[in-house]
Amino acid sequence: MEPSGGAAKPSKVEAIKIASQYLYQQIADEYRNGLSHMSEDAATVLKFHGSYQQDDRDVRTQMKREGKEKSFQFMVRIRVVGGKLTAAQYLMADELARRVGNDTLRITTRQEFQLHGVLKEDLAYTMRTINEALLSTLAACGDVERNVLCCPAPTSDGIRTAMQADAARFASHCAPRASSYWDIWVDGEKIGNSALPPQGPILVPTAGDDPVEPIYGKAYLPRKFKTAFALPEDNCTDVHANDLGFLAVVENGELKGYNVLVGGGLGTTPSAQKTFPFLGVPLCYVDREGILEIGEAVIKVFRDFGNRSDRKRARLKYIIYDWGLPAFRAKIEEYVKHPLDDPKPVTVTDVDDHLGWQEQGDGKLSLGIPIENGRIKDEGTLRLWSGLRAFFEKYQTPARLTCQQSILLIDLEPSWKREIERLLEEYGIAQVERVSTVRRWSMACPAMPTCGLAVTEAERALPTVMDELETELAKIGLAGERITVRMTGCPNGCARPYNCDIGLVGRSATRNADGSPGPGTYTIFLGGRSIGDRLNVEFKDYVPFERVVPELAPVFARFAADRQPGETFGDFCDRVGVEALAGEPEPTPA
Ligand code: SRM
Ligand code: SF4
Repeated sequence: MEPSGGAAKPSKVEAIKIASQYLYQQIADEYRNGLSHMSEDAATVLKFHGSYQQDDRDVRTQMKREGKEKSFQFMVRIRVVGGKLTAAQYLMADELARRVGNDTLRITTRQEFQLHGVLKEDLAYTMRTINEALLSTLAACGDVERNVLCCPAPTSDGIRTAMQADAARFASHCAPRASSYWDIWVDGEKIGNSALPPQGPILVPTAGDDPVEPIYGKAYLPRKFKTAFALPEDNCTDVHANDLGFLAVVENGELKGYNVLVGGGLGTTPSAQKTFPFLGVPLCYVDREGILEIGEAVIKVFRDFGNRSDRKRARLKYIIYDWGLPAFRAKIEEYVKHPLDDPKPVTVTDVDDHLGWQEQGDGKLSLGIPIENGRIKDEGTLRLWSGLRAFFEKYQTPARLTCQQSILLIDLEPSWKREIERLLEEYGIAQVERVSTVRRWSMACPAMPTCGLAVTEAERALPTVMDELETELAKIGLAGERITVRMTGCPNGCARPYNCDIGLVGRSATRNADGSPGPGTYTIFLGGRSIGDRLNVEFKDYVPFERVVPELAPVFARFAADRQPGETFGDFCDRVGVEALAGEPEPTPA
């Protein structure tokens, strides 16, 4: 087998990674040079340290008109393995958002925090503060193993606790080992970090292993790599969307091991047919002790055979697609030097968002609070930012971030219930019962104004779509239906729009009559499902923002009339056929 890019010339990013000398040089040269921004090379390396150089796109045109440089700022992603946080860590992130960020904290679809609006001169302070709270930003972005996902529910059934321990062990094993991150940001001190040491010995030694970075090598991976742990009856981490998935196999109430899924990834470029979303497929079964070995082997095969010339085709999914699963499996067996066990007959069957009050099973309670599109902020009477700070200052209990961009307050005494409800009410924070089902199950990526790749709005536009959908669904008696709606400002798939019931993907920018940026057009996808194990299909393309809900209305009407008993919206669209639905006329007004 040859690398999937063949003998083509390596991309520019490959040379930048090698020149960085293990993620050091370009940042060390530039992070204290007094400029407001970094060069493209340094910004590329900075991603591995967990930060993206961005600019405020709301003022980009104005700055240009005034002959000023862009309004540069940085996004800093705080790695939170399995979404587990202490109260002190929450309060640290909150404080940073106030001191160096834009007064908001954002929970991501991979259960991390993002700070937005950080200035370059504040990066060192920000990184050091995060490390002092025993968290890190290392490898939150970049061509490495990203944040490892795990079901965050604090249920004391032994199974989730064991799975969370496995996820932490895996994250630690795969963390980069070079010291540049600490050398630059925390003066060489490894202050301590739940995502990092101890990293343990290399389990799949190969001739190509580098002495400093034995898993990654000098050029790190060809592209990002993502891993998730999930339970069949609770796929809250969207395991099929990951390069590597561990789907729990439980026997007699005990976590025995995992079915290993490979090749999930959602990013696509509509104009390039060689790119497409793909869901992870079962490779083998491993017991709990086997997760590091199999994971290391998959990462190393990706390292050695991934496409290093064309970054659009550099994800693991393309190796599996190009080679076929049997050849990929044979290569993994070559790396681990033993045959793999076949996957067990275990598949994803349901999903839980863990919101509302729940018994933990140890006498304590958890409370999952819905955070619309993950943005913790104060706006009008809804003061999420202040309310959550007040909560953590008072109770000092831990929290968990979910992959649906929400937060779970955990380890709560039942006797605190009324008092906590009063506190949340004081800050206008709605509990899940007061949020519509469709809003509860929706997500949007940040898009404008921070994301450099956005072509349309998403986070700022979805609330309007939700208002309209709530009205439409209530009108035809579907208000209680679990329908997952996910919106992104471009086709990269950050809110995972390709495996849910209704995907709304930013397609093209539009302008208002006065020349100001308009709301954009979207591609609507239907026929995936809430449990995330089926890709949806294009329903309509280039739909103007204000036409999104009117285009969906006839489909809802037909679903209400023709669904089979117990059939979900996604299953209905899949059964009837998305193409057939695209031909439905709009209902005439009553
Ligand atoms: Fe993402 C790039 C935000 C989850 C696929 N993603 C970006 C960047 C960094 C834009 C950039 O490269 O300049 C976005 C920063 C925007 C901003 O202003 O903050 C960004 N991605 C996000 C987050 C914050 C969306 C959210 O609503 O929470 C998520 C952060 C997760 C985290 O904590 O690590 C986020 N991104 C995802 C997911 C979902 C997942 O992993 O479960 C995907 C699809 C799965 C996948 O990887 O295939 C995803 N992001 C992408 C891609 C397309 C990758 C590809 O293979 O083509 C890009 C573009 C790229 O890498 O070049 C991207
Ligand atoms: Fe940016 Fe596109 Fe990701 Fe949205 S989906 S955050 S617009 S890269």
